[in-house]
Amino acid sequence: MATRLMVLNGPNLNLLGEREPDIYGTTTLAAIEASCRDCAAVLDVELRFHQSNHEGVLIDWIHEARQVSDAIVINPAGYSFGSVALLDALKTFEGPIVELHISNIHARDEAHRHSMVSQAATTVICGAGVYGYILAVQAAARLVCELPDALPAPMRLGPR
Ligand code: CA2
Repeated sequence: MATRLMVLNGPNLNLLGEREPDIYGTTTLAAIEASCRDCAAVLDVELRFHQSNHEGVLIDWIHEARQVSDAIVINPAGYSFGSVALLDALKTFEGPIVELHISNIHARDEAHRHSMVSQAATTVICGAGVYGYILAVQAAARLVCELPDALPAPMRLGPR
């Protein structure tokens, strides 16, 4: 059975590619989703991909993931640094959680350095730019199970 993965994007990420290209690049979220879908097809992953500017909507998707997903990739964006509710919701998810940031949050100011969400994360990826999404999809798939035999052996190396 294909690995089921939910990719969640928090507030303002719908503006990717349109604002602050010096920090977040020029790639749109639609282009990121298309690349994640291409990557998922290679990895035999069934992908759900969502973005919301609303904390409760993100929490509802996390609850849904408990039923329909084996792993979560989440870029919590601004909710990383203060949402106890998002953290509580993620703690109820039993599968692997890959927290993703486009920028290197550790090189940012004090307010953007300490992600609360990391307490619930299995894996944290940051600073790889939008390519981090592809890394995160791969990491999540590999944390759930072996990757397809058709992939070159180095790509299948992983934690199990
Ligand atoms: O680097 C990341 O992916 C962040 O999660 C992005 C968040 C920021 O608060 C985190 O520190 C790191 C901000 C997302 C805002 O997205 C925008 C996109 C385009 C233009 C303006 C904001």
